[in-house]
Amino acid sequence: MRAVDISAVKRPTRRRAHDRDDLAWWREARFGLFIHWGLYAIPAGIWRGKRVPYIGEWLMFREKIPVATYAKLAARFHPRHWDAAAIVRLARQAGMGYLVITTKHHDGFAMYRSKVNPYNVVDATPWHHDPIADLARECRRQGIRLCFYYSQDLDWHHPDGAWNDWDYAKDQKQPDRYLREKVLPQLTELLTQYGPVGMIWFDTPLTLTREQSARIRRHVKRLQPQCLVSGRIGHGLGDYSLPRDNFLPPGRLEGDWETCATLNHTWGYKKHDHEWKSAANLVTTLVDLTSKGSNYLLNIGPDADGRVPAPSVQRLRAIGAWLSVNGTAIHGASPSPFRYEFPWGRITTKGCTLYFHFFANPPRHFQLHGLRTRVTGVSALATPRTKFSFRQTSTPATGTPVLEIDFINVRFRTPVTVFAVHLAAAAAVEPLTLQQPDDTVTFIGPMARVGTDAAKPEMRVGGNGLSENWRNTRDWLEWRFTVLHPGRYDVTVVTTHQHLEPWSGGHTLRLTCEGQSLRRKTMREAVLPGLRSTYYPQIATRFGRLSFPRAGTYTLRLQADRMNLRSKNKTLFSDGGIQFSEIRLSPAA
Ligand code: H79
Repeated sequence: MRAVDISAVKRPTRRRAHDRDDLAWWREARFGLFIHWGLYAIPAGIWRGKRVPYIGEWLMFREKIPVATYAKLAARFHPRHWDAAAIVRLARQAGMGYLVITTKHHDGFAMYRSKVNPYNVVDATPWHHDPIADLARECRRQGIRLCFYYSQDLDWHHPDGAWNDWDYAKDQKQPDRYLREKVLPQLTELLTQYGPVGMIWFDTPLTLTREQSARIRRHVKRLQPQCLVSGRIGHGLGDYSLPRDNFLPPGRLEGDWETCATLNHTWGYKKHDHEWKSAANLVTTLVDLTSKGSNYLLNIGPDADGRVPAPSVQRLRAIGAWLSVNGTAIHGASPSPFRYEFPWGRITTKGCTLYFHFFANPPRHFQLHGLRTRVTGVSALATPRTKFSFRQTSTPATGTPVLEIDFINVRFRTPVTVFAVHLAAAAAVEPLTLQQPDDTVTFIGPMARVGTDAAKPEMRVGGNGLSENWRNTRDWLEWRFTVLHPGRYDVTVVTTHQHLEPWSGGHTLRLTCEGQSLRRKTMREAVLPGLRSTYYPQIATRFGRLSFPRAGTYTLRLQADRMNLRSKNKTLFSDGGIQFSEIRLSPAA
């Protein structure tokens, strides 16, 4: 395994000005369907009678199955229930604007008619049928953008593809030959056989050079200039950025992002994965991501007969039902003008309208701090004729704007109720971190100043909102923030990690604020509940108390006193340093 520069995977992609219009349909959609379908649906997570851990489509790699053995699966591929029209209809009913289907995953098997490589669904299976042609036709008929997933780096079937070193000796691989013989010609087929393609969704750039990624990008754009290229083409050369799979950022992102996510835990069908996310969880996630500037690409994994698991269908329909009422607040919506989340829900924006998405019934006297723009009206999205009264004031001590809305006779609609708040102009908000009406304060990385006691900080706040390369005691994060209610506050520091990778903890951190200093070692005292914790446990350490004698603006600094760096914490995707997520203050009991 070769180490990769994780910044190449996670860094926000720099967009070229002329690409901006090409992204318009994708921004309008906000929500798309991912489809993982391939030979791995046959074993469905079981090999030689035993359950194989990890995601279903990685089975060949996990079991180091020889190419000759795995390829025999093709003889058993004859999906009698494949119904492209029904799948595209499902995407439409769910309120999705595009779909992305695996045309070739890491196992190297092409799920379409390929003339350049016989390892494909038409030539190698008894079905002799091209499901991508079905989807292309149905997408055209039903008005969904057709996009293709293509594994451009990992290919466990081609002798020169990356990461199969059980069949092929690593030192004999010629990656350029793989590009020349398979990737580029197959991309030509995909971009000429099926009409306009919305995007090629490249994945997992682990061994490609910058030159190779650039060559693949050029190839796509030459064949279809409007076709988007996903952020995982490598080296920041995509048209938008992607965080890691199933990642939910702590705050608003800058630029164009897309989070791809599973409905259970696998992408490719697995017989024994029954842990489905609830419809409420999925709607809330869609709202959360839209408010943070990210699209949501949600996956289904049809089984070997082509059937979409019933729990997936139910959930997608439930999201669609919610969107049929509230879609205006999602489709074509921009992120929140605030960079942080709110304890009560989220905000999305369209022109001079803010949409307030409540995750629970709003309180009778709801308050929002920090909105500077004049409000002209408030109504419920589901019942636009009902108007709510409101007033705008400011706090005497700090001049912080306060919007108060009287929510009387509100019928809360699960799982999220949306209100339209009309403004006299585009929203302008207080730039500093603010104490919230429930008296909590949350500090996130993207709102911090990164500084250092040395010449230049090594740490940075990544495009995904988490700290990166925090591996020394000289760098620090600093926030200016406004306290509205003087008093004593409990401080909790939250760090995180990808759930299958080690957590980098046991670092001694120092928090300083107004002559007060708190020093603690990060320990797993609790995992905070919430959407983010499923794949990125939000690990909480209590740091003690801070006092604020008056309302006003303060400065808080977080710095490491002693690092606990262990080589085992360094993984393919993680630098092994502190992955800072947020600091929370709440009134001391
Ligand atoms: O297509 C889906 C996944 O198959 C693909 N991305 C989504 C959209 C993907 N998942 N993980 N990866 C790509 C890269 C993961 C690689 C590894 Fe590991 C994690 C290699 C080493 C650690 C898991 C553990 C697999 C091998 C060991």
